[in-house]
Amino acid sequence: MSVIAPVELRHLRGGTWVGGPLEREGRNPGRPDEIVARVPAADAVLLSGAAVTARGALAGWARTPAPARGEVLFRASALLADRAESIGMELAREEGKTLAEGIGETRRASAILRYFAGQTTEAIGAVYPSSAPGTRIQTLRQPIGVVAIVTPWNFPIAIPAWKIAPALAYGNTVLFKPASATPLTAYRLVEALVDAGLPAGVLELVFAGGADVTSSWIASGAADAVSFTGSEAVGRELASIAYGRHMRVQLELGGKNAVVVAADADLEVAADAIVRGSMASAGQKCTATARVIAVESVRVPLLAAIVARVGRLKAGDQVDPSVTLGPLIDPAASARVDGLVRAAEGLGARATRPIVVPSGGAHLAPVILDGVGGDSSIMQDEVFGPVVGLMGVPDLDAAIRAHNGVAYGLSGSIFTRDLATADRFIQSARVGIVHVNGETAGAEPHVPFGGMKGSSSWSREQGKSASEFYTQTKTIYVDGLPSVGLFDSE
Ligand code: UN1
Repeated sequence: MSVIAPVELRHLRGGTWVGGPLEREGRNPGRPDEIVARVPAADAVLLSGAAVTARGALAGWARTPAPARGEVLFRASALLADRAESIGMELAREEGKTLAEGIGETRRASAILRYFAGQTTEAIGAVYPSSAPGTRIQTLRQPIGVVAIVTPWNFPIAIPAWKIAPALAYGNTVLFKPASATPLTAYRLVEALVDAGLPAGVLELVFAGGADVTSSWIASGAADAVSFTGSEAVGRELASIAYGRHMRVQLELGGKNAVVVAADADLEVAADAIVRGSMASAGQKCTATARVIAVESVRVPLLAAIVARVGRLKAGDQVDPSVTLGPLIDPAASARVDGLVRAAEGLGARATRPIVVPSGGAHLAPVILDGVGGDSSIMQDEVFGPVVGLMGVPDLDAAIRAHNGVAYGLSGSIFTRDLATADRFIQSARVGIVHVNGETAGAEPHVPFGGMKGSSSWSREQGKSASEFYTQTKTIYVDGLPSVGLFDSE
């Protein structure tokens, strides 16, 4: 097999790619001997320099006509579409997703950029009637300023795209710190924006540790806003510092998403969606299906249908196009997930592992757990791996109670053929995203994305709602206008 040379990554500082002392080697989680990228580390001087540069570029970018900002995003979108196969391959090698998922996610990032490019020709305010004659009231959406964007490894191009694109479209400048595990994909996204003509300083890409970024960009007040997707612990810590600085904060944290299967569900359709939702990307999505809550009368046939489908997954080298289940992000993650599953087994859960996976690397056999209590930690805490727990409940009321009985509230799904059953779930599910007869994962670029309870900080990403985070609203009362009307001259 031919060996692909590692890519030497550089930070983007003030429009120039700059190297630095090697900090780490990014490795293929399926083949830890394969180095995918060599990553430099930013020191405190580089980090604070990036913040100064982004601040300096702000006035010019904010006054650039929005459609001209959109042109850059349109061009970057086209470049990502052209490069989807090669970036998708690198993404798969670096993150462990399958090749199809890597290419699909790159195309998705392209679609996200295209959507936000289009938003630059939409209205940026509204006109209101005043109760006073001769007064007109308007609103105007203006950029917030310098936005710090901190992104996770599990969607290494889609999530950066869905934060960076609206930030830039609405006239902000960006300090971007990608996940340490997926620097190469982040680099490719930034490269496409630079190749598309993004002016120097408008986007600063820095490879650095999370704590250094927090102290340099957040605790110092160098940024005006921070958007973060990642773990709950880091999110809470970041938010407490950012709120203390009166920054605008957006958090997308974990999920413990459930599929409810009603007695009248099409079990084949449900099992398809459960397996896709729990096993795609090896279960490493905050929207993944972690729990299945089945009305007892269908639990046994549903379990059989799920086991049969997981049995047809093909584990292996994620860049082999026939492989449908890749490794986890790193060997430590697979050891952690395995430990959680074995602890659940120790407490009485029955585990089925229908396929074997390659040894070595970060592969982990997919697991279906049956006989798990809804209050057990395996059914309460985010696991982030190819694991799904199944529990039986007597009826729909109990199913909805169990569905809502977790700290998270990102997405949830119900399988039923009955409109009233579906609507009860739609109304009472305490999640930000509800699916009816569909998998819990997935998000379209033009619709709001976000959770309730512990999953989000209430603001929504993507779609038009992104403008609520990435802009601030100014209300303008214009007084002393002539008190005239359209029909005065008739
Ligand atoms: C999806 O379900 O396709 O980190 C997107 C995550 C989520 C994004 C999920 N913020 O997994």
